[in-house]
Amino acid sequence: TKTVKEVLDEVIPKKQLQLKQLKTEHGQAVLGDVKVEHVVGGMRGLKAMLWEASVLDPNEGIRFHGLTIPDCQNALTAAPGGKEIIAESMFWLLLTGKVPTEAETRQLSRQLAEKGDLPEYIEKLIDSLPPTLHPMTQLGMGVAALNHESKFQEAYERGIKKSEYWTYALEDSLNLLARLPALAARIYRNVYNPGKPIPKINKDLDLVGNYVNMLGYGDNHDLTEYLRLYIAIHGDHEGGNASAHTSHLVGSTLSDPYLSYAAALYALAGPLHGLANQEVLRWQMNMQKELGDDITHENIEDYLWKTLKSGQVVPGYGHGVLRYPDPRFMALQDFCESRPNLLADPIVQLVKKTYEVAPAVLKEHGKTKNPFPNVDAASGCVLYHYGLTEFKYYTVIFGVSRALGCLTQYVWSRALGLPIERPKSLSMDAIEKLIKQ
Ligand code: FCX
Repeated sequence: TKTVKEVLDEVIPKKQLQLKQLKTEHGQAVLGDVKVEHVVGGMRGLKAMLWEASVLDPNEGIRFHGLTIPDCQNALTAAPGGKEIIAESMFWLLLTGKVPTEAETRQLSRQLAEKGDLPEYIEKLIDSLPPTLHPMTQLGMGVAALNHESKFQEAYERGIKKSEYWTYALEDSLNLLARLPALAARIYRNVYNPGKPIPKINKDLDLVGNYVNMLGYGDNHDLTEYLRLYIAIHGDHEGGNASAHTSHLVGSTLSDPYLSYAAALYALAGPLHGLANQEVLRWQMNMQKELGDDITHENIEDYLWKTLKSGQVVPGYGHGVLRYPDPRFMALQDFCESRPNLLADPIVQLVKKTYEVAPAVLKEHGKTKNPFPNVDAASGCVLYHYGLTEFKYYTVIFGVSRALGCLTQYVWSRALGLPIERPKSLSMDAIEKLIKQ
């Protein structure tokens, strides 16, 4: 059984060669035009970033090294007694481009579990924060402070060759990933269950199994399975989304993996990005309160119009790239479809019914380019059903997950020796001058 580092040792030289050839043989090839609408429109659609682990097709959705979510569900190892993809097997796939064997997955689970305890100073830092501080702010602070342990930063200060960067980047990434569950669980405990003891990490359990245990829901097998799926499929969504792009930019300065990922978390904390899953549930619950028992398609339609006419966005709908229902939304819906208890839950029903109405309303409204649900439309209601009702915490779970993709690219960016990012900006006057030329 190989370690993830040994597999990377084999695949990195091939990718380095591929990049060298792209640069020397095709460096001047054109991938598209840069238009004024790109510069003033959030660079939407501009092909301007290298990101290895996944590519997002507007209609098909995400593929991880070519594999769709159902492909991953078939190919990747589940936990003993479970069916859903686990974070370790997804991380292995993202990092190496290879499907890990069961033995490789289990070995990575163990490696992470052994590194999973928080240093005492992090526990003290998190315990000192006011419980009213948003859980995402706390998560970012904890991740940033973990850089006290950064092997990458230490090695850089010592003076190492560029070709060695990735090995330290990998070490930091594994350490950070391993510690995220304990950090995120401590925040949950402090904010919502002060004083409750947190169980110790079980070395024989997978990352998410341990996370759910530390959150206090370890006896709920269905919630554990849901979170395994949730964390695996939220892991990476190519590079241009705000959290991934942020970590990529910050990492390009050779800031270490901890600081790069802390920055990503603060992008994820915006309501147009990861915080949308918190917003969806708030919005759906307000809808439920207003409609009472009268949850018909017509009433949902009226409520949607009310939201739109008040100038707000419908949370959980629309996307910068996708133009079809998000396969991550579909995977979470499928999880519900196979469980009658879940399907019978009023809030799960409401999300389903909203999906039956919202695309037509958003089409008629005519603004969004994508009237279909994204992953956030479905993710919170299932957590709510299982008793994880504190929706201000939901983006933290997303934050545990997105590390899979951001850290993968961090390792690859260092392995490929990518340069510091520095696009050219223009003022409006400068744009006008260029147009006139
Ligand atoms: N409800 C109402 N209006 C919407 C809308 C929605 N769900 N989605 C887009 N629009 C509006 C935009 O606000 C924009 O209006 P403007 O011209 O007045 O500025 C117009 O439609 C065109 O936007 P569009 O090009 O389709 O979408 P963008 O790429 O600019 O934005 C997001 C994409 C995701 C930010 C947008 O669809 C949105 O705000 N959705 C709701 C929030 C959400 O669910 N975010 C999570 C997304 C994702 F899955 C994630 O990152 O986690």
